[in-house]
Amino acid sequence: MELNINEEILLAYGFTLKTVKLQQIGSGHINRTYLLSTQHHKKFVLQQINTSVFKDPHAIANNVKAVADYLKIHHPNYLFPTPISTLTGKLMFHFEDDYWRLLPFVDDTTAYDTLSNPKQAYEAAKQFGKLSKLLNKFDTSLLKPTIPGFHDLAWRYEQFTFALSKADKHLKADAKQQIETALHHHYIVDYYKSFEHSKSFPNRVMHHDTKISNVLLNTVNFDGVCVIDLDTLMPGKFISDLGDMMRTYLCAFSENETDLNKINIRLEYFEATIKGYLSEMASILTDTEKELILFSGKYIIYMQALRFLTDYLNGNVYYPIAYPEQNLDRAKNQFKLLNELFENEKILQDIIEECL
Ligand code: GN1
Ligand code: MG
Repeated sequence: MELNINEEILLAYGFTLKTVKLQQIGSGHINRTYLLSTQHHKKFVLQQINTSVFKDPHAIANNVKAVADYLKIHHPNYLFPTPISTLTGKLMFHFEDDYWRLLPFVDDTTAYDTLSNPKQAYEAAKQFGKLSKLLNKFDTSLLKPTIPGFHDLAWRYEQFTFALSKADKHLKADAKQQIETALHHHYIVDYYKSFEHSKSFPNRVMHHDTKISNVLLNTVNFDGVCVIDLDTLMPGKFISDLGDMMRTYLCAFSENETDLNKINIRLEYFEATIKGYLSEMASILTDTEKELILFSGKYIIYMQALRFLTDYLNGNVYYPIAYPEQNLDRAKNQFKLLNELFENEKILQDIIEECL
């Protein structure tokens, strides 16, 4: 496949098209990621930042640097892979309209796209919990939101109703049932607003994209090694990270699965996720936060369903699609997953109580 990477980008880091091999990797919706291998078998990750999503790439670079500097002083043994500087000492390379960065490749690790073993859930959740825990005393006001309002549920709901007011009537007709479901669950937004600003629901440094492919696990024994993809490392609430783990670890099939019969939750993965997260975070979560553990899943899954539905109504301007109704199908998938949480509420809450 023709990768079409301009040599200037490689030259910025001291490579040439002749001296490296490039291969596209990763499954994210947003950035483009390449594995770069040198003649001497050294590996790096080269990434193009999507600037229509991340309008201020410097905010990402500055956040990551501020956190890296703090960790270097307070937790020097913690592995936190950060961008490698260009030959002129920059954290990103600005080329034409794009920003690029080069990251170290961590040997003997794999970023998985799906979970096949509850240990992976435990280890991943532990890694994300550990990051927030090590940064518990870090001043979150030093970090800039890289996407303003990213996980603000009330704002996401407003975006949904705005899209609804503007949407083409055929799209609205096709999405009728999902629109009704979205409106029906509005109480999740009201509930979120009721404690959003409470003192016992503090801002913390959150990753905000805790799917399994954003954590490196040891290839042989699945031990957690470190988290990656730090674009949305910014102040937030713990429900963002734990909720996105529930959204992406509990079901054996992804948001792209269209057979809704397959959208079920795996209780052993739920338990492993909660245990892994609490193995780090139990000592710092407030009582209010502990009461919101199950809510975190509802909050994120509902928000993701709204985001897919909004994008469908907007004519698919944000998430790449493989066919026209894909965002609507993704919304259906996420509403089914949300329903699974409600149906299993009692047993899930019991598992949480046992883990606390
Ligand atoms: C996007 O493509 P990826 O995995 O980095 C999105 C997340 C969504 C996810 C859904 C910046 O993440 O918030 O949860 O898609 N990231 C951004 O698959 O919008
Ligand atoms: Mg991402």
